[in-house]
Amino acid sequence: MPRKLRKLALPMLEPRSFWEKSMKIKITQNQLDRRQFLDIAKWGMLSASLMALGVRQGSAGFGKGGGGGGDGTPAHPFQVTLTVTEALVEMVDEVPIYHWVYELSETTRAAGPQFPGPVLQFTEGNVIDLTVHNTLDEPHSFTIPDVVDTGPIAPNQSIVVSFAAPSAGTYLYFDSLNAPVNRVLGLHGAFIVHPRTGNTPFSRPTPAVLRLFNDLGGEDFPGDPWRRERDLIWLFHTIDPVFNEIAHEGREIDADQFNLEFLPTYFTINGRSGFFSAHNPDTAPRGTIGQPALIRNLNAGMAVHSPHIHGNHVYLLSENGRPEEDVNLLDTWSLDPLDRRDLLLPFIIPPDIPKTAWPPKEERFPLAYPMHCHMELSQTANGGNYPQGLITHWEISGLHGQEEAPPHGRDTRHGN
Ligand SMILES: [Cu+2]
Repeated sequence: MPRKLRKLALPMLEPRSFWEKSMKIKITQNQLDRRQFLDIAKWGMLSASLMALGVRQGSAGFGKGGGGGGDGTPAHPFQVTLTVTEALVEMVDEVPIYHWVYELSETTRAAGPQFPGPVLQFTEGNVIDLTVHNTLDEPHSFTIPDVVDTGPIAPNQSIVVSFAAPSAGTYLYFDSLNAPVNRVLGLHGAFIVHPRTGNTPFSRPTPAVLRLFNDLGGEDFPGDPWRRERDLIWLFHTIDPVFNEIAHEGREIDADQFNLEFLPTYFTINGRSGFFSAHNPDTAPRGTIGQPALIRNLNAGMAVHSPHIHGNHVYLLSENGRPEEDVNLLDTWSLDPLDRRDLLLPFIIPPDIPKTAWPPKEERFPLAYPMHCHMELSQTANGGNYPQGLITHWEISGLHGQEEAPPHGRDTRHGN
């Protein structure tokens, strides 16, 4: 008997008032998180940051508290349950595509399937009792390389693994079976670990990384220090619906054939493309001058990416979990499949603007700049629809200390 699939639909957004609508979405999101907070209170405090990922919004944050004892050892392990299930995920062209997905659940309530999977956030050293339940017809797994691996979980079986959150940083969790098939069909997500102490996102920052974070808010970077609540995730992915359909029909997918014939039709950031990723406040960084933002960039897909950002360059902080010895300022960086990069978008006055033209007199805030991938195909969807792929933008909403400019209308110019 065919199972009834849950559908993850894209939000309705209209271009003219997208920020207002985004704000409304955010409010809904906050309410959702409040409810989740109540439900999962025993897991720890739900962080308000990094919350809205995937088409089915919502994530679990376990960042603060950690239930830990004073010696850094958690008094009680965190209980987390993930269910491997299936859903239809709506693409940028409104086509629903069958996916395998992780669903975060708790004894009495499931958060709903998510694509990508829920963001899991912990503090280093937290002990996690993770239950993974497989409701599908073939074996699945949950893996974070060098951290935890459930191994194959048979259909309708559960496996419990206990592990400690490793050093602070950005990790990708995924189903490592029949690689890369299960991961690419939707079973992946971001696993974030926060440090216990310090003013950087790392447990052991290099001197160069530490210097940069110490400088934020100082003479070289007037404004604010790094704030965790401004962190964002850019999780890149690729989808070839031909293979998703084979999975939908319950047929086995050969990994060699998959590697050979995979032809991406959709490129996503946090499960969204083009218009929807550019207009999602959880994907598009926004702030005033002097409000730096950490971007955790991961690649769960099949393509090599070469993201390029306009307006500001970014500081490359770490590659695949290792903080950089030299912190370089880049406008383009690269990501192989499974790669992770931590980047700092400094929100400085765009260096391309002549001093005499600052503060902007002819152009009004917000100043908007694109982030797109220089692997040109990845900016398209469905055989060439541009710009409906891996693309977003970021916005400078005003000068530091200024109240955030409303999306349209008010004149925020200075000096006239
Ligand atoms: Cu460019």
